[in-house]
Amino acid sequence: MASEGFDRRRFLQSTSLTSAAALAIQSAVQGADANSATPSIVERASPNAPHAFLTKADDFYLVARGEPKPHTLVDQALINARMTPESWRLEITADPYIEPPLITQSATIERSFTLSAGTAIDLPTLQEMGKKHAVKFIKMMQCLNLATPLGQGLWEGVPLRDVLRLCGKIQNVRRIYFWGFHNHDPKQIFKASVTYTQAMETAPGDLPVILAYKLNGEPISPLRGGPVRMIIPWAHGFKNVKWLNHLFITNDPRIPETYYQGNANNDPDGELKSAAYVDKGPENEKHRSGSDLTLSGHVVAGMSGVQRVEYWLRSVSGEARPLDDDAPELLRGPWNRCEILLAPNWATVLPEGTSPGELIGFDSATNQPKTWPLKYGFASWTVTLRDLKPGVYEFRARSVDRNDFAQPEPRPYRKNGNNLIQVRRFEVA
Ligand SMILES: Nc1nc2c(c(=O)[nH]1)N[C@H]1C(S)=C(S)[C@@H](COP(=O)(O)O)O[C@H]1N2
Ligand SMILES: [Mo]
Repeated sequence: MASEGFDRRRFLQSTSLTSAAALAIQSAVQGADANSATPSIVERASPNAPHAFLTKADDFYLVARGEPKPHTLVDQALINARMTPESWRLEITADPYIEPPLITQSATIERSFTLSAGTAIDLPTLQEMGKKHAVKFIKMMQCLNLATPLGQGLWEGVPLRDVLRLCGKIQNVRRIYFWGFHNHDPKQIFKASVTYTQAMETAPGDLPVILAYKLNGEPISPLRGGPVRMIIPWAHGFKNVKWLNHLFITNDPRIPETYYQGNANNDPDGELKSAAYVDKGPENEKHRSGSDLTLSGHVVAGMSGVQRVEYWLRSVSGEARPLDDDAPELLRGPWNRCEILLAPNWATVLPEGTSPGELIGFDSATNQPKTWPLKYGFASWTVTLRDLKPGVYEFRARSVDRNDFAQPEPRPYRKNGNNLIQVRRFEVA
């Protein structure tokens, strides 16, 4: 892929406005900058976005369980794990379990696909289905238990609903469980699920669940969960099961997914949250008084979208003490506007031969994204602070969603979706 050129226009700015005019409009809309004691927002001077829009497949931050990690297997062991394009197989089976009065009828499918019967689905079959059904979209990956995004990719694959249709008539089904390879120790199998509705139906314009076999236009490597990885657009990393090899159709909604287990208190039904994250600075960060300081970070659009990103700068003295996300001084701010960098130049970001209009979430007539940041995607934000007086400062950023909720609202419970407010401390001397 070519290196990225980011469009320097602001999101809110119509193309004919100068950035000074856009800034004036933004300030007027927000009404806070003028009477705030903190430095005002200025256009970023740096020509480069702080974060690559698409993360290279090898550069995602890795989260994988089990020993040995499946992606470290080589040669015959990789073949035995069915993790090469030739050896990959997908089984689809139905759960015969009943437990009256909770489950009076077990799930049934007309056709199952198994290794033992020699009917498991191979990669050429999935790719052939892709000629008719494949979709492409951009989605960021974020671990429920880590704040900052792991990476963002262009994922391509066949919707789960089209794969399930291979089973013919499906009856008495509440959930679709799925898991991936994890050596041969059943305790290490990484399992997640979606409801039958989530598998089969998608609101118009929304992103469907897919069995992905391409990332950024290339086959998915073992490191990133290939040959086939489940992609659940709205979900944190743990539903995006790597090394996928089994779909399990059940009428029992109580089978625990991996993220229910242990004492981490995770909520597997939480969805990605809108949030701004702050890039870390150097340790013992010090700056010269009078110089400009540019800060940046990621902004993630969860299901409620993003309206704007704001920062709060305060001078502090003494020990660094954590501040609750609902502390009165934090809520008071003042919070001022940051700049969300506009969509990149797609021609330099997308794999060769991919037109933006092909991606779900884009307008096929204009080749432009329908929302920005893209739903379940990230973009970069920046702000340049000027004329800082000597002192110690704390900088925080937050997103405000399209329903006017400021991060971490409306549900500040982290195990339902991590969107804590991050802080960066620095000294101006
Ligand atoms: N098979 C399998 N899939 C998995 C995991 C795993 O351990 N095994 N970890 C999950 C978790 S918790 C996260 S956050 C993401 C991380 O994806 P990445 O390593 O591609 O960044 O993968 C998910 N899929
Ligand atoms: Mo995770």
